[in-house]
Amino acid sequence: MSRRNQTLGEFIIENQSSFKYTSGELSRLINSIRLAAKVVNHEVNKAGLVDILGAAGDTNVQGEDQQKLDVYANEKFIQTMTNRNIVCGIASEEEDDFISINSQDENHQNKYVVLIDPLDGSSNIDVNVSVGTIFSVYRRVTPVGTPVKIEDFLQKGINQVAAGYIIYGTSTMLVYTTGDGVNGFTLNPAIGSYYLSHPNMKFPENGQIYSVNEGNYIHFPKGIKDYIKYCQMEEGDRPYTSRYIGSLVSDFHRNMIKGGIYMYPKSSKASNGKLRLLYECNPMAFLAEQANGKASDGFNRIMEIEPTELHQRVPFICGSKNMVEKAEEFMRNAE
Ligand code: AHM
Ligand code: MG
Repeated sequence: MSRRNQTLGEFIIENQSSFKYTSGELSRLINSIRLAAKVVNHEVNKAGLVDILGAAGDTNVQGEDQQKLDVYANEKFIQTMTNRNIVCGIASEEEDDFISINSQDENHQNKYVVLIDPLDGSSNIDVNVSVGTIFSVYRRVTPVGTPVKIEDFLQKGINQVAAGYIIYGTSTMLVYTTGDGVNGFTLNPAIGSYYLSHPNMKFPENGQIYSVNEGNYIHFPKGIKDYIKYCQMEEGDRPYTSRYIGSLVSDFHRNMIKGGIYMYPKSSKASNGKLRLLYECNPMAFLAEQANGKASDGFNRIMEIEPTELHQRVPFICGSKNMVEKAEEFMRNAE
């Protein structure tokens, strides 16, 4: 039973028995993410005060400039989960390859792997716009006590046992699911505890907000162009409002509360769009579905896509169910 004013720690303990697997390992894992998120939050909040902004000089595996806070967040999440000996493997958007954690040790019984985008929307950091952390948890498919393998990470989204995000916004929130609905916790910075502020979050079935980088309009497929025109048409509850932060976690979070659709379609410049299936789309799709929403690549359910590589990209349409279905209809009709 969830209740307001409950701390995240209390909520985890109380709900542990409703997890599909009840070893307590998953609870410890969510706990370690909560801890790392507090540390990252502290650093993100003082970003404007200290000379921590700017590119770190490295380029990540997708060829994008890495900013110092990305590096910091990446290290913190990996460190926390490694030190606490909680998972057997981690894959991060900021790392070329997956990391194996003591998994070759036969005494090492940890069953979970984590995939993480440590600081999503990082181009927004230096302009004081909300950023987020996205995580996704799977049970390994290879035997415990043996080194983790790529197949432990290349699993379909439907196999996720937990997923969530932390939004570093006007307040900091941790929103997650273990397959039994979505709950949101707000950090009280004075005390350092997260409190259940948004129990059982749900996307409204219909919404009136569409979020897409319209600067790319000319490069979008016809179905998406037609759907955007539909959003702008004066008819019924339309035209819809356009809101695009350029920070997936923030756009998703707003749309889940108010009702809306987020789109990062493929384009003539990027045949699979920009977002990564494993670090961004699957966890957001799991959250969306758990909150009565929907996530699609335009034709297929995101969580049923078979991953072939760690940093795979995929077109992404996600949000209020009826809106996503409408966009899919336009995609089909434009075929
Ligand atoms: P990132 O992982 O490099 O930060 O990129 C992901 C972000 C999303 O948060 C956001 O929705 C999108 O990229 C914005 O991209 P664009 O500037 O092309 O619209
Ligand atoms: Mg990202």
